[in-house]
Amino acid sequence: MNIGIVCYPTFGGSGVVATELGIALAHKGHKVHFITYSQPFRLNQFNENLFYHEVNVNDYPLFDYQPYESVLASKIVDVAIYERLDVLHVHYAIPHASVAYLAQQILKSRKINLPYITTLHGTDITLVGQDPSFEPVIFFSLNNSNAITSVSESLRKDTLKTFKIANDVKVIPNFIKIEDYQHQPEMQCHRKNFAAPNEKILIHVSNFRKVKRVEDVLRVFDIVRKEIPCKLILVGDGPERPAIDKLCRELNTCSDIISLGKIANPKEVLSISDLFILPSETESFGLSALEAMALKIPVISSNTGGIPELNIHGKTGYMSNVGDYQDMAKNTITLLSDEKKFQQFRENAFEQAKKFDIEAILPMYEKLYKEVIAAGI
Ligand code: GMT
Repeated sequence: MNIGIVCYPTFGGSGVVATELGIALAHKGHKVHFITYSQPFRLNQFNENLFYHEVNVNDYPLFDYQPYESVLASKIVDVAIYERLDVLHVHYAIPHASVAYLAQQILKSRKINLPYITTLHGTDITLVGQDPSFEPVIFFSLNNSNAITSVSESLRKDTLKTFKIANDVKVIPNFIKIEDYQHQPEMQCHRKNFAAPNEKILIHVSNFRKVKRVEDVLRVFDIVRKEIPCKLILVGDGPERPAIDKLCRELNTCSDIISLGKIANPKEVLSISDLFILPSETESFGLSALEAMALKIPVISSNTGGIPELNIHGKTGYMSNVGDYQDMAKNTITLLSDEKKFQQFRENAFEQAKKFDIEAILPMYEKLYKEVIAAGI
């Protein structure tokens, strides 16, 4: 198949999922065309089936806001015609679903059929999508998608509750390529640069937005370190970073916190860590937690959104109510104080991660592509 993929190319789970999906499809022989405003950060390999089409918005003095959507739609039309796309797959509804609809209609006027699939990732429904200023456009473009997928059952329910769309939403969970995690180079030698031999390493990876509740990570750490020698590694950056820096000064914990900033592929730093902390306010799936679990790292998380579909309470980690950092700290101490239990949780986390291997998920997307192509628009 000739498949077009539109996504956010910058740091973020939806871009990672879209890129890894495209790479896997290319390895299976499909021709995959990424249409994005910059090179997706994990699209860093040569493959004869992978193509990248950059969307360039020219500056013009009249534009206070760049007309990105128009340029993206034109680019999709161009790629669809000249690369003979069979299907377009857009990740994150805003603004990609409505742009896909526009491109589809332009192509239709030229007697070309291009079905589009919208994959919902989370805040496009649970946060941004609920803003009334987006609602009519999202509602319309979802209803006109030739198929909609969501990355968890929880997000499917949220979508159907928020938007009374006629379309069904098919759950296709996020995935990892488990093989990439098994052949991870031994990084334990780097561990000594971060922690003493008797210290545990807690880690949090996110884009530091409010929804991630990074302040709870610091509060958990503040309680745990009074009982168990440990360090905290923070990976990522975003609007909450100044507040986090301030809080660690107030709690007087900065000397034990290592803030690494953005890392394109955090596998290496994850591999030297002991426990992953994910206290999000809402989380449709929690791809970063899955990446940690693939490296046998148990997860201490909130019990919101799609997280319970991934993290099994009392088996692969523990879950607490959103904001209950004291319970999260208690669970962390319980796990880190019992080596036998900790080792068992590590194995359980890995077993659970294997269920989300790309080998199991890719055929679901391929089947859906075939179905929408066969159905036409
Ligand atoms: O909504 C966001 O935070 C952005 C989005 C992204 O592009 O990173 O994250 C969402 O999609 C990820 C990939 O499907 C999921 O793993 C995240 O759970 C989800 N984030 C939220 O729901 C907050």
